[in-house]
Amino acid sequence: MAKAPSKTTAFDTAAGDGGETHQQAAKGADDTAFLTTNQGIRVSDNQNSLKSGARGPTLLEDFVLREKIFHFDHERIPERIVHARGSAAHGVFECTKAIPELTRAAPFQAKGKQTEVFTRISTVAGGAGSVDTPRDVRGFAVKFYTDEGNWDLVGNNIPVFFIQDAIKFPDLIHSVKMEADKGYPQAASAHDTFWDFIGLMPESMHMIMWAMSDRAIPRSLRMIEGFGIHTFRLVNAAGESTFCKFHWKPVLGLQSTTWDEAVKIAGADPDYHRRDLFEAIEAGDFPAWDLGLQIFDEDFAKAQPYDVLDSTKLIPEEDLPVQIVGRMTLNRNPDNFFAETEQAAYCPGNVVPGIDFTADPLLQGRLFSYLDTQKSRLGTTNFHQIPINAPRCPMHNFNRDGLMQTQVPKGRANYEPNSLGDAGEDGGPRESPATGFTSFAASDTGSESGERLRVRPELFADHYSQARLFYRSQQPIEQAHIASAIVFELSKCLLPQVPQRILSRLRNIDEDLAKRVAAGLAMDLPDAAEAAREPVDMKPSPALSILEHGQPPMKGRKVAILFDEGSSLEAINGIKTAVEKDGGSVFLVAPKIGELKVKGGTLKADGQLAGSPSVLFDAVACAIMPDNAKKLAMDSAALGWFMDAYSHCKTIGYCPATKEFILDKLGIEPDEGVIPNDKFAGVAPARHWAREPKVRMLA
Ligand code: HDE
Repeated sequence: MAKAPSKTTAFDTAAGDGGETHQQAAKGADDTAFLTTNQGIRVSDNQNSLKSGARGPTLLEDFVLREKIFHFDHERIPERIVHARGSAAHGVFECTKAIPELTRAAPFQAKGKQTEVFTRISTVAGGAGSVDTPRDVRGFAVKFYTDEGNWDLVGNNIPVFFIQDAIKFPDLIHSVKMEADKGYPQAASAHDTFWDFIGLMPESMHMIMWAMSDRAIPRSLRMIEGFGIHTFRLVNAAGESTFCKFHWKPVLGLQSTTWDEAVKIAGADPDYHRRDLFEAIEAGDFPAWDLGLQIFDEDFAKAQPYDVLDSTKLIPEEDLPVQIVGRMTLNRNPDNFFAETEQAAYCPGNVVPGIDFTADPLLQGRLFSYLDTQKSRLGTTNFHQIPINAPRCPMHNFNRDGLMQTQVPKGRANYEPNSLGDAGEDGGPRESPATGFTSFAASDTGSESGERLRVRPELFADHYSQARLFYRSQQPIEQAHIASAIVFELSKCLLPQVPQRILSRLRNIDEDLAKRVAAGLAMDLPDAAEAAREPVDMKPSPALSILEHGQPPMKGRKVAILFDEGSSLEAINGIKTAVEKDGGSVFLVAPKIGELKVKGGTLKADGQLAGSPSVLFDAVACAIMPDNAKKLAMDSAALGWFMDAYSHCKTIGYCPATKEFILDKLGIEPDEGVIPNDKFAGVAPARHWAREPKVRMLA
């Protein structure tokens, strides 16, 4: 006779906590402890599907299995066509300077006024699963849940854009994404189609200078600027308008990595930026940005050698200072990545009374695109009802029905005008002529009406002046990074016409830059491209250089200390205390992860040496005994740890044994950043750029 099949239960298969949870549910401790189907039916067995006999086929009747698999099959939604990879956090915007004379927008009416925000920072080109540190622009999207509705300031970490007119956006994105036939490269602009397009679009030259600069390889999402890019309008209660450019300035300062570092981080920790943001917020080290405005009028706009409606141009801060009006602090991680970060739907068209658009042809195209894309990504016109997108102020209108409608409007009033009852009661909501959103009547600018033409304004034809401005505003080491980045990218282009065309354009930006890139590629310099409009020399703007802002502070930076058995606890704690005093954090690295005996006690590492390369830290120190130093000198992970820190121009703190057995072997000589441990904390966050020419051939 066949033996009765044995029943495997959760008690048998779920070890430890799992079994206890199940027992708790069985006792009926708490409603949330019961696993149910989507229909609320309690599930008795979440380990085995329903079969006809122990070795028999699974039954179609198993609605628990079918529902679970059905739901799983549809877990993915279309990823964003651009900015697919992003990280986000909740926070608050606090007004530090009321500006009712400029705008009636609710967040700016009183000093101290707080507005809830949700901010998502992203890369542009890669897919949702791509790495965090490619050379790329970073999206910087802030949703303000204001008292008068949602305002989305959907910007980037670079104040200009590749193209001037929305009609070129699909071409730009097609060119930068994986090549159509090959399906690679992922999250990389270093390939033929991108540079082919760029070379044929001279308006992109300014943005290319930024994209090839260190701005495109940030150290942390907490250390980037944000820009609204377009010229917007502010409108006050009297209906008067000024132009406005929005700036976000990171409180932790601007900081970037080197290209070699970014490449290595991609392997060591593909989630480097996401982890950094999450962990900082989790630790209560809340990232913050000041919101600044550049305010100007029509006369200022007309006096500039560029068009303020052209998104490939910026207004130098030296010409028009940025006034700080508030601070955004990100203080809470999402509870659920999908529900919040993934389903967040930003739309530049979401503005509130007091904020308005201009005729920037790039902005105008965006006003269509985002709403449209949300329908395809989130599948319904009702995406505004998803909690992360829902306004925090009252929302009433006569929009009805649609896929996934979750509201249950009462009564008959689903049209207006109606005589079904009073406004706000049976008659439903009514328009508010006095307090509702009104568009600024912009005809006085003289620029927003005219014949229907497919043309661009005259000054849009200046493609090089601001590219030159940016390049010439950089410090020499930053210029070398730009030249080297272009060499690297073009070295990956196989079509012969592609580098030639770029070189011919670079000659219009800066002759020295063009020569350096040509030399880096071992190519002859072609004739300069014909410029649609002769570039003008603008006064250099130091604000455009990262390094002009000075050395980074310790606050928000991460220092690694390498130790091993026998290391001195006192020495390690000395470094730790000094780093933490200035707001930095310490990560302990050892060849083995378990508890190690050290002089003065025991110590457990936060990370194992091979899994914690120095590229993940802002500075490194090492306190080890001679015998261990001799062993580490035979280990490539240890040697790479020091060599990378050195070649990435970081501070290295050493003890005598590290110096004698490791640094000397590597040929690392003391300099202002290779210093004994007792001097380490005072210097640690700085990068020692003077070292770079010794360790890297730059273009
Ligand atoms: Fe976007 N952009 N974009 N963009 N963009 C999208 O909207 C688009 C542009 C930016 O974290 C998409 O929800 C067009 C400039 C950010 O969810 C899409 C044009 C700037 C994000 C779209 C531009 C941006 C997006 C894709 C040219 C800086 C991510 C998914 C006219 C000012 C928001 C989505 C988030 C996302 C269209 C140009 C910033 C397809 C047509 C310029 C930060 O709608």
